[in-house]
Amino acid sequence: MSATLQERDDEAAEILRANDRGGFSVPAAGLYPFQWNWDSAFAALGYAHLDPARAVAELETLAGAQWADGMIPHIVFHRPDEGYFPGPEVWATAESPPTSGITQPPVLAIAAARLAAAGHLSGPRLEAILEAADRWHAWFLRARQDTETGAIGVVHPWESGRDNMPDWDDALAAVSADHVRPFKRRDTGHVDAAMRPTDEQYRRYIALVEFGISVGWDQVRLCETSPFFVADPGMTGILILAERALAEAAARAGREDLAAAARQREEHLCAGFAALWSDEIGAPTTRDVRTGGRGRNVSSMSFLGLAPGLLPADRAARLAAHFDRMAERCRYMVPSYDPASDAFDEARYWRGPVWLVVNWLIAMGLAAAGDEARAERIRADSEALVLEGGFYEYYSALSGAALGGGTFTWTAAAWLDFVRGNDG
Ligand code: 9WN
Repeated sequence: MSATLQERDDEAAEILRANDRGGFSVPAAGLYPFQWNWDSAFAALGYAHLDPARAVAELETLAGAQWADGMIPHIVFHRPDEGYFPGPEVWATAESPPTSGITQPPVLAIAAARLAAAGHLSGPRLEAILEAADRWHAWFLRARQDTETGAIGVVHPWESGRDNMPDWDDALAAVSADHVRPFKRRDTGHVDAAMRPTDEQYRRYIALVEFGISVGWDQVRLCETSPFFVADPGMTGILILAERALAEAAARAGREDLAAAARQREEHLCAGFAALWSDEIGAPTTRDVRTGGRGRNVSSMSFLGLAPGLLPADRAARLAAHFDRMAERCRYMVPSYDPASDAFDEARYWRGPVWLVVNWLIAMGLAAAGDEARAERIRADSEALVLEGGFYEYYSALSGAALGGGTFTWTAAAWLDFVRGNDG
C-alpha cells in the first residue's frame, strides 16, 4: 500500500535534516558523502520549506567553492570520506577545500531566484550569489563553448550530470583508458552494479580525470584539447533557464548590470540551443565537437526545448509529439532516454530511468510556455512515483520501481518544492 501525502511530507523533511552536514548537504549518506553542485541547488529549494536561512546557507557554501576562473566545481570535498571513488587525491586540483576539476549543470541562479521571489533572500547576500552566478555563467562561454554552434558542451560525462546517457557512448569510446591503473569502485558497494555505469565506462571516466590533471586543470586548455568534448542540449538549456532566472533576480535586486549581461548571454545561448536541432530525429541532440557526430535519439533533456523561445513553433511541435509518444508508452514520465531506442535500459542509471529533478526542470520550461497539461502530467507522475516507492535516486519509467540510492536529498527537495509546492 502506498503512503499518504502527509507521510511523504514528513519523510522528505526528515531526509533533508538527516543529510544536512551543517551548511551543506550530501546527496545520499554513504553513496555520495560530499557536496555535489546541482544537488545542492535543488536541496536549497527543499530546505526553503523547513528553514529558509538554512536554504540560503546551502547556496552560499556552494558559491563559496567558486574557482578563481569562475567555475563552480561539481564536487566539494569538505571532509575526507573513504566511501566514494574518485576522492580528492584522484582529482588533485590543489583547491582548498579540495574539489573536483569539472563543473555540473548551473542550477544555482534558478534556486537563488526562487528563494528571492519567495522573500527568503535579498540585499547584499542575494547580490553576492548573483555575482557568483554571473561569473560562473560567463565562464561557461569562455571554457565550455562549442564555437561552431554557440552551444555549451561537457568535457566529461559527469559534467552533464547524466553520466552514462547513451549519447556519450561514441565520444567516450574514443577515449583511451589503456594507461589507467586498476582502482576500486565504491558505488557498486552501495548499489546493485546492474543499475550503475559499467566498469569500462568508469575506466574512461578516470582517464578523463587524468587528462585534466595533465593540463593542470587549465579549463580553457581542457576544453580545447580534451579527447572528449560534446555539446549538450541539457547543459545549454539549463544555462538558458539559469540566465533567465539571473536576469529576473538581478532586476529585482536593482542590479541592471547583471541583468543585462545575463540577457545578452541568454540570446546567444538560445541560438546555440537551436543549432543542436537534429532534423533526422526531430529533437535537439548532442553534438560531438571533435567528430561532428550527433546524438542518435531523444533524451529527457531534449524536452528543455519546450521552454519558451528555444525552438521555432514547428520544431517545438515535433518535439512535443515525441513527448506524447513516450507518454503513451511510459507509465511514468520522463524517461532519461527514448524507450523506443535499442540503447534504452529500464534500470541502468541514465539510460532509461526517471529522475525527479530532471522532471522539475522540464516542467519549469513547460509551465513557462503555458503548457499546463504536459507540466501536470510530469508533476502527477512524480507524485505517484514517490507515493508508491519513497525517496529514491531514480525510478523505472515502465514499472515505477524505485532504484539506485535511497533517502535521497534532491528527490526529497523535489517533492517539497515541485510536487507539493504548486509552483512547478
Ligand atoms: C558523479 C550526486 C550525483 C549527481 C549526478 C549523478 C551521480 C556521480 C556518480 O550522482 O553522479 O558525479 O558518482 O555517479 O549522475 O547527476 O549529481 O547525486
